[in-house]
Amino acid sequence: SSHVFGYSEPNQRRWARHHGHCAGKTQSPIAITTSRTMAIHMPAVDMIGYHNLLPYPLKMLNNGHTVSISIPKVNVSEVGEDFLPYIRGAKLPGEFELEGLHFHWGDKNNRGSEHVINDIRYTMEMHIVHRNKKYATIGEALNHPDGAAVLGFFFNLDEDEGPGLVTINRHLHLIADANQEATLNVTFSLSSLISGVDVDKFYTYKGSLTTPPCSEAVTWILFPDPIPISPKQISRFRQLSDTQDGALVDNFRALQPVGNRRIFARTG
Ligand code: SG4
Ligand code: ZN
Repeated sequence: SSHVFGYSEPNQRRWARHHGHCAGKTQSPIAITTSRTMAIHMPAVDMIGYHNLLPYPLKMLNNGHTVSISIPKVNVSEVGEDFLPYIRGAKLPGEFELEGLHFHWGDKNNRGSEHVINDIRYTMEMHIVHRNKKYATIGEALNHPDGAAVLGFFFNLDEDEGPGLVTINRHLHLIADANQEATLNVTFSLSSLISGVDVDKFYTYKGSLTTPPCSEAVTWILFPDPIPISPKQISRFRQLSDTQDGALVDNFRALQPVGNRRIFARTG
């Protein structure tokens, strides 16, 4: 069934048995090499409401595959239309509202990210998932090629830790075991998580969810300018447990064929 997938090589090869889309022709993640991308003029990504504090209370879940932060449903008539972060611009077909965010990381510093940029696999990759506003639910959105947009950010091991991950890091011990959920007693802004990143430079391409059901519904936007993460911060992610009581590490999918897809680059 849909929730029993794993990241071991044999397990990944079995994903398509129960989730046919996982064997599709426009899957993610992929390796991106700058010389094989097409540099074009396109608008920057407009990140509206990224400076706002996320709706309260935030829930943080260890679902056995990742640490997932979900955004509570808010009443737009109470908080105002531009309260919930959303994105537009780049080559996005419309406006995409924040759904949640999660991470992919490794057991060793030289792996963890799902996308590989110019042969570099980063220590961690963060995905900020958005749903096309024309669809009412993420479930419905994932049935359409223009259903979702995911912003991908990369983390690089550094002695100086960035300010952004501190709140998330401080709560990870509360969700040490699979299926544990914590309600955060504080909130934060998306801007704080990505502060310092040069968001004018990115790659964008059409792909899929990187986990079952591998829906080919995602416009990916990847920012290669990495965010610093300290050894202490990454070690807290590596201390989490998966559903088999093993270490929750190396939760990244194998690279998928690019095929005849175009990868566009905005060079700033
Ligand atoms: C993780 O399993 C998240 O927990 C899922 O989030 C997410 O699915 C899935 O990864 C795939 O997302 O950006 N890596 S990815 O392609 O966001 C979705 C939830 O299930 C739909 C909330
Ligand atoms: Zn992801």
